[in-house]
Amino acid sequence: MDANPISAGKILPPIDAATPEQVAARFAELRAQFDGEAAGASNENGWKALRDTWLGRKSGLITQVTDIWLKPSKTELKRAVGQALNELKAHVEAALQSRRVAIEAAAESAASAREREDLSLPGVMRALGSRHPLRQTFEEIEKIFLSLGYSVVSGPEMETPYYNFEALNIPEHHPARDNMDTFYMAAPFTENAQGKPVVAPLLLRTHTSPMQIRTMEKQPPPVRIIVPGKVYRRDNPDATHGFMFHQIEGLAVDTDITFCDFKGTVEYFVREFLGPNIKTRLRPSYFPFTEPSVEVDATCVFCGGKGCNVCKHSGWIELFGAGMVDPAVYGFVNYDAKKFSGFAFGLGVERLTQLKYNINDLQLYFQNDVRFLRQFA
Ligand code: FA5
Repeated sequence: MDANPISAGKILPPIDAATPEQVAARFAELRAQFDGEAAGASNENGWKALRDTWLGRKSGLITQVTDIWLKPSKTELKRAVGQALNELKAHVEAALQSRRVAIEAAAESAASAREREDLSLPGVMRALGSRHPLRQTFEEIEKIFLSLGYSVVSGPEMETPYYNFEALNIPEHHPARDNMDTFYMAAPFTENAQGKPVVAPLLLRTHTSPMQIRTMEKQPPPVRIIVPGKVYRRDNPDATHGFMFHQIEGLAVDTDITFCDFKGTVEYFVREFLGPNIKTRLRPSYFPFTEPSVEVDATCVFCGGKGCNVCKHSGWIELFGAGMVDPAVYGFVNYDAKKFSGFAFGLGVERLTQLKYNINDLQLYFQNDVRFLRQFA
């Protein structure tokens, strides 16, 4: 019973009793009525209503028993009524008290049941990210060259014209600079090869090749490094170009490195990266810092060399530029060109990833569309 007990608002009729036994019977009825109502008081509101109905000071039933049954009762019944009233009152008070304790305990255990952790509920599922496809290509290529004894080095993205061009045998006004038009910085102060401060413009490097020079300046041969990193060119973004993209430079210099070592390394890398059935070919090309220079082509990964739209029906796809280090470059780093030889290559990471996964638009890498990125999870 939530609110009102049945006898709420009840006006007690005069006691209908002429003997102590009848008095006892009337009180027994009243007590039974209380017990019934008490059993239905199952929460705090119900308990309060029960208390007010029976113990309310002005019109509670116990007060009414005093006023309507006890006070006007005949002298010979007064004792019996008084005694029964005391017993009823004591019973009502005790029952109300124990009911209250029971209701509070039940409310408390209901609250703690509500607050208890439900270990059977499913946990919070956090969406797992994945490595970006370019990062995966970096790691894959690094792993291949680490297994060949190369180490991974990195260098500044802001370069001097000396490292980006001159020391790579690309003097000012050389036409090779046109292909690599880039972003120049306002900050004019930098260091020359001897570490002396000079005034020169800085530029965002156009390739990772400056690290060939910086590495050879610092250490004598043997050198076996790869240089992953960002490079910048003033190219308009399209399906195969970005104004920022990634390269991995490779450089190996030692006393006895031949064109055969170069060819073997390149073939091994291409097979490891694109698959064991891929064939390579070297096509004559030109870079001011390698001689001879080549473009490395691979049999088309899409048609297996038969000829398709992607390879323009030639069966071959251009992979990257490379060559034997031009002896003129050794002059800039004080290596003895008669004693040492080596090779270098420059991989375009976006293009290699496009080839490997048949991605038709280079811009997809940078648009952060999870539908694209999820495919590489
Ligand atoms: C170079 O940058 C030379 N430094 C590579 C090299 C290193 C040759 C060592 C010899 C020895 P190239 O300009 O071709 O070469 O660029 C190399 C690769 O970068 C290209 O094959 C291509 O995959 C990628 N690339 C060039 N321009 C862009 C561009 N705008 N967006 C995305 N990738 C590009």
